[in-house]
Amino acid sequence: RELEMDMRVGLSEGQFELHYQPLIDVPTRRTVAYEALVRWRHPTRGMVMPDLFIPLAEETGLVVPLGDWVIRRACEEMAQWPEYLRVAVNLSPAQLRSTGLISTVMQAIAENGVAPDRLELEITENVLLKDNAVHGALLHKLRGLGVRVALDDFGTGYSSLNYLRAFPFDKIKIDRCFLKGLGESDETLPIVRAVIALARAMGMTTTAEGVENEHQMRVLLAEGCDQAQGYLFSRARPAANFPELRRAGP
Ligand code: G
Ligand code: G
Ligand code: MN
Ligand code: NA
Repeated sequence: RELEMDMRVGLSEGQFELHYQPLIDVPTRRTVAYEALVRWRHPTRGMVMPDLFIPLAEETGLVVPLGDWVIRRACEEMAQWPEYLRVAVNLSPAQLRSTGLISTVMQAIAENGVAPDRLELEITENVLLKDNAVHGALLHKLRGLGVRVALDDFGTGYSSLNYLRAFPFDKIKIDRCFLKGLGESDETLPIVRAVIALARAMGMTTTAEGVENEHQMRVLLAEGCDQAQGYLFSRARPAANFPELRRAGP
């Protein structure tokens, strides 16, 4: 396929870049982390968004080298940031099946001299149900490196609460579909409340995705959600657009 060839060229020619969306501490409204979201600056197509190329990359296996690049690049950029800031990176199913993931993560941390707990790996819920044994062990290994692991898009998949026992997550990211109408109608409030309580009881933190207004923030604060992410604060932008991410001093 033409796009596949294009992607190989793009990877070797450095056409991919990371944009970042801030994660906000709900009580203080301070930024505590940034989620890295990959973009493809294509020479003729312009800026290509990941929903257009990640599925193909997943099919062809190209998502493994691309995803490895994302991990390395995110750590490289984070090494320039103030130390209290973390970076979150999305892992694809193929990356989780690949044998090199552990060493890629180890190298990215070591070569950039960043504290392992500043790297947060996001794994979307649907991936887990397919291959239980492998991923349980893998997640334990990753956490053994000291990195953090988050369960992404929680509530959208064929959720089984059962896997929360087998998989040691640090964080649950509440999918943005549960944020719609929060603070205006009461339909989603019981779900958000229950997820926050569940996470807390199991020693996990929570991040609400897709936060777009102050109604939602008021509810999240009242319910004890730890972090918020969404257009209310910022969409994803290049690191250079965030003043706190510019290198301070020499
Ligand atoms: O913000 P955005 O439109 O970029 O996100 C679209 C989708 O692409 C999201 O579901 C996000 O998880 C996914 N995505 C963004 N960056 C990456 C990446 O580096 N790796 C993988 N596997 N998925 C990503
Ligand atoms: O990794 P994840 O699947 O969460 O990727 C984030 C996706 O959510 C991206 O496509 C991004 O553009 C989108 N997004 C981020 N913040 C908001 C928001 O506040 N509202 C909506 N509707 N989409 C958002
Ligand atoms: Mn994510
Ligand atoms: Na998500």
